[in-house]
Amino acid sequence: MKEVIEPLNRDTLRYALRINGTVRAYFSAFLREQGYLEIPPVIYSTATDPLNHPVFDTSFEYYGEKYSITKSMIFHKQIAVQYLNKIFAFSPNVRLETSDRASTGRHLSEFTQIDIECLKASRDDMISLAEDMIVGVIAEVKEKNKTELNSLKRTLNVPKKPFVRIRYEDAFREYGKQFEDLLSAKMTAPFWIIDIPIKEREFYDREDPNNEGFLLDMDLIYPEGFGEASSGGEREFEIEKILKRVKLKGQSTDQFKWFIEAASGGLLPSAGFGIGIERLVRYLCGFPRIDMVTPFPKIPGKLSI
Ligand code: ASN
Repeated sequence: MKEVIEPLNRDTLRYALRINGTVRAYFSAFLREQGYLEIPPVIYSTATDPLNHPVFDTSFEYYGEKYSITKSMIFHKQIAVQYLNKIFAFSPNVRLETSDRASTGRHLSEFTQIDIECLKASRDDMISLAEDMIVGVIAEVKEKNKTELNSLKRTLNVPKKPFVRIRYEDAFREYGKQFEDLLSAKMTAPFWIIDIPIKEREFYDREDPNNEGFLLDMDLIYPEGFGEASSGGEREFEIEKILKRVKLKGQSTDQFKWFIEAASGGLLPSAGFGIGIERLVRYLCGFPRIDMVTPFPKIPGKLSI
């Protein structure tokens, strides 16, 4: 815990931040053009993403209510989209990861994702939108950040739609538990992992009505070993199913009280996803580690300022 972050390389950081600027401007303009409305981020709330892996607790009490710092805006997105139709947010997330995640090169305990949700959309719609965003942003950075990419000696290829889709079970069968890392290292273009088994994900991902035990969700993985880019999918929206899934996870409904109350009033279906901004910038820059993209990185287990 005494080990402090390494001195920053100011040149590479400056390039990364310029690329970060291009990414944010491009996504904002692109989504607005598609009719998406930007909503402000939620920093703390009474219900946040339970996540499917353990992180340290960030909850606190305020006037007798328990709050938690946002791990993702998933529930807020699902509620706001009911009346705003198509939304996005640059959403800061705090996930106090365990120190073993420091060595992955792609985990920060504080990061921002661009979080998107669309009413009555299907997984296919969201896959198509995410592909447009990835294809578009790579082309934009190639065009706008030639100097930075040259200085970083980074060659980027603009991928073509549609990206390859691999079913979770097939990937697991062929490559075993480490399939994501192995496939990411082997592939030369971004690809999808779809149809993730129910026990691997949170209760809000919708179970496929035609494929029991599997979810209508999707993970986007970068090539060249850069790993996960995005996760998302269709949402569970019927209250009976939400309650069943919370129970299946062994979680208490109390933890998600306001969301469950809102869902009890009836929700329309929606789908969405989030793209981690720092991971994307790291990929675009071709950096070995994610902490190289931000001046104040929160590396799991290390002292941060
Ligand atoms: N943003 C993700 C989604 O839309 C959720 C997450 O970050 N855990 O599904």
